[in-house]
Amino acid sequence: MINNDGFSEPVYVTEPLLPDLAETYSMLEIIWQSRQLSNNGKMVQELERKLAAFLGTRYLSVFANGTNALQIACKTLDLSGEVITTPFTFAATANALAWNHLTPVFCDIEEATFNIDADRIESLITNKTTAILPVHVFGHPCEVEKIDRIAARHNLKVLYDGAHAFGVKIKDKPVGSYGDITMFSFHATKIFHTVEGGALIFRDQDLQQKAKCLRNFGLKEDYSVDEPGINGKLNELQAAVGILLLKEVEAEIAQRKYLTNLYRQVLADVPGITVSQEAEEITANYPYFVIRVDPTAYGISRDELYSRLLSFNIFCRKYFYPLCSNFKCFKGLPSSSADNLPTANKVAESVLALPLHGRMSASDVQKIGGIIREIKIKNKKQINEIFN
Ligand code: T4K
Repeated sequence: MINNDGFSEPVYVTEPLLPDLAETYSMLEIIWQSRQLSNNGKMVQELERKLAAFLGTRYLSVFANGTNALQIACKTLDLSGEVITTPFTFAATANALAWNHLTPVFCDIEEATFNIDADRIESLITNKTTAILPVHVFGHPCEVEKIDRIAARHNLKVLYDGAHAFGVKIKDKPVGSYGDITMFSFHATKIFHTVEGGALIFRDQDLQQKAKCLRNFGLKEDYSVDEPGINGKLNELQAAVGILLLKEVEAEIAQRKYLTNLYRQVLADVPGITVSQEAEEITANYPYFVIRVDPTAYGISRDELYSRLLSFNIFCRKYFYPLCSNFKCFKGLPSSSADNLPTANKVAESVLALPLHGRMSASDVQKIGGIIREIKIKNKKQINEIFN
């Protein structure tokens, strides 16, 4: 019997980490006194310094948001023609290409990690391909060494969408050390954020200088413009939030790790529910807890489970459904055909991101896990009654 009444208040897939209000007020006082609100002020510069140290890189710049950072990265790398990417991502990845008049070429994904299948990339390269845009989906790193080798062999640029991968390391090496540029999103729903915001990590200083110019309308020191830029600047108030939250992010990740392991235990033996496992040699950051639902073994579909959880006040998200390749604007592309993307289509039908954030308690996770288990048992009993 489902004897669990659910939650009295909604539990969302995520909830933002917030800075201490008194500390925020002190930061605002400094900004008020300086009257510098935007345009590469002291807070932005301090945030960039602190982030570069935290993420183990020399070349980092912040932007108005992750999408805008991706768009600027495409221009910085002079991309044209076709870019090979994944359909299993947030709309922003493929949209950033389209806004640069680039054609996304969708590559199928690996079932185990949900990341682009590096072994399929080479078969999609044409004489129009200029880059690969892989996504470290849910913070799990792609096969970076393989991808970088493919790029080197075919003289392609690599732009990683690391929106979810803040602080992730591969064998102790920061995830942003691979490819030409890596983007991180600092949206309010991310483990580290600046309300809205994003960052790029660059392979070298030349790329960084170009991107910094493009984020400020393309203005050079003499106020002339060679290449049209855009307004991609982060403001001082948001940078101040970032400076404060950087002190909290390790505790946030630790709490998420604890809750993730608890979810894994609670859901371990529920037939039809697959949970992710800890990856070897990866320093993970636990941005999402995503399960897969096998309707035959579990008894109900992912969509039904999603709706039933709503009745318990649990608001999950179907990240990433629908696939970008199934959006109206991309559906007509040859690479969007379901034949080209069998694994991505299968995965998108079965994934469900459960609530996970540092404000949740162990009992919240136990309760959500318990409800998912009970829904399954109840359904099995009902099925037995029908057939016996
Ligand atoms: N690449 C990838 C792979 C990405 O996942 C993203 C963004 C990007 C690129 C682009 O980066 P940005 O340009 O956004 O920096 C959210 C986020 O808006 C988006 O940043 C994120 N990925 C995506 C995966 O998730 P929604 O439409 O799911 O957000 P929303 O408003 O439904 O929020 C989810 C839940 O979070 C809500 O149910 C309640 C809670 N919430 C949300 C906000 C905004 C709060 O409690 N407070 C809040 O302020 O897109």
